[in-house]
Amino acid sequence: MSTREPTTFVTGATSGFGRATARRFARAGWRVIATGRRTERLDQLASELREDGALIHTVTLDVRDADAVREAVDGLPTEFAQVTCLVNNAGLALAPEPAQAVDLKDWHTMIDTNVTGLVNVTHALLPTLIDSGRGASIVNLGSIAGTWPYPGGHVYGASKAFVEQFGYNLRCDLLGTGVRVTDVAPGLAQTEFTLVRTKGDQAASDKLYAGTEPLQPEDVAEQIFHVATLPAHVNINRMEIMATRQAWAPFAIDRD
Ligand code: NDP
Ligand code: 8X3
Repeated sequence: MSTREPTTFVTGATSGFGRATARRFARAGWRVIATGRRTERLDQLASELREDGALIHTVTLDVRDADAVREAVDGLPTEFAQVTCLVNNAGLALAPEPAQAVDLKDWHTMIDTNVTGLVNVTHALLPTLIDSGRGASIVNLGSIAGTWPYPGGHVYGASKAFVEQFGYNLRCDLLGTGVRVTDVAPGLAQTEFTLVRTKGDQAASDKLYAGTEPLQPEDVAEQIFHVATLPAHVNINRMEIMATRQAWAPFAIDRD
């Protein structure tokens, strides 16, 4: 890796885990490339971090658009071009209703974002990450939903299972390059996630997080930073993180 400050590329940095992750890396003196679709939020984040002396570059980017992803990567200013850590965080759940009631468009949106978007960004940045070599890392945001099924999880959970397996398979191909890959798989976490999932139902979102102690964006960002800054010879393959006040439920049984 170069002697310059390391650089992280964060997708979905306008909210939740991504924004907290951008702040965490910036606080540690990393160069941060913050991306997402909402330009105003990126601008706010950039001025906040620059006030603290951080080196930040923002790109308004929809990860579903492979050409735009390629242009964003090719257009990085020289001082941000040597990416050492990719945080593949952009993602969403939609349609909490049962599979049989879902609008097909919502399934497509989840696949386009969580699967296609994630591979678009990974593909565009792999050469740079390999060039960065030993100590470089890819941190993918999976979910407990990628392992543990639940009603209404359908395509969301399946997309996160893809994220997990893609990461393991990447590790096989990247063996010898020094590039690490980690699936960070959180459970219940209080972000805009549920607001998006319910298409703007603030009451439903508030209800889900009420009376308990969900993970906060900073909790997850701290673990993302942790796995990316471990000694170069250490690769955490998967890190599942739950709130202490969340656990599994019994299997459901259909009875007469
Ligand atoms: P938020 O809704 O708070 O943040 C999601 C981020 O993804 C936003 O910055 C949004 O930015 C971005 N995003 C969504 N679609 C696109 C797109 N097409 N192109 C670019 N960026 C996009 O949710 P979280 O922070 O909770 O979610 C972050 C990740 O963590 C997701 O992958 C989610 O699946 C995962 N996760 C969340 C958990 C939770 O309970 N909160 C638990 C486990 C995993 P913008 O709209 O500006 O584009
Ligand atoms: C988000 C966590 O439990 O809503 O990935 O699927 S959960």
